[in-house]
Amino acid sequence: MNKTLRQALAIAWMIGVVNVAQATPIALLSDNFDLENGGAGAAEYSRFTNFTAANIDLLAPGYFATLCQSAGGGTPCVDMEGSGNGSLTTKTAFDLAANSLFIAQFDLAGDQRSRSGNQVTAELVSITGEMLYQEVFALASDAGFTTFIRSIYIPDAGQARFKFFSGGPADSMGMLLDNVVLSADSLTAVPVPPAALLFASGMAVLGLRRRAQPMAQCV
Ligand SMILES: [Ca+2]
Ligand SMILES: [Ca+2]
Repeated sequence: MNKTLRQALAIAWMIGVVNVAQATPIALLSDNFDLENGGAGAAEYSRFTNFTAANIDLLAPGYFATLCQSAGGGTPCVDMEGSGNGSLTTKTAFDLAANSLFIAQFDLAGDQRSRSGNQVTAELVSITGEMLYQEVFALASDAGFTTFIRSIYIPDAGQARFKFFSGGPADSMGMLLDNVVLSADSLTAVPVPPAALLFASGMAVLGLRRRAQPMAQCV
């Protein structure tokens, strides 16, 4: 952006021609799985507070909690494969605004049991079936928890659920998941009406010309 345009935008902002939106993320879901089942581990756990689950193991004291710890997590976590590949889907279909961002943050780790080929797919799907985001994660077996953050552009208003599901060898051992945080955010860029920009540019040029006047003329 050149200097004149920067000055024009600054003047436009000062005189209120340009609306500057303040982005304020809206929390949609935050889940560390620590309070599930009273803090006790369980195979094929299906009573998650925030998720509809199938073939998911809750790893916590009493059921393979040491796997979470070997992946660098000190708290309960989730094994994405129970007796077979499993899935976790948010119970809530989140309201999404047009021209907004859906931000997904989550921790994934390898299976910690020397397996190979395990995967976890994360996706955001509208209630009408439109795929808004999908990504496959494949981590080495001994990989510790890594935090992933994805900002997904939402062009149109609607409702959608976030989902994780596992893939790879069906051997009752899957990648680990923890600390899922979902939020929504408006975009900071606000379209500037062309007429307003022209007006602002004119103001800037006028200001520059005035500053260019010889001081002698003011005496
Ligand atoms: Ca946890
Ligand atoms: Ca597996």
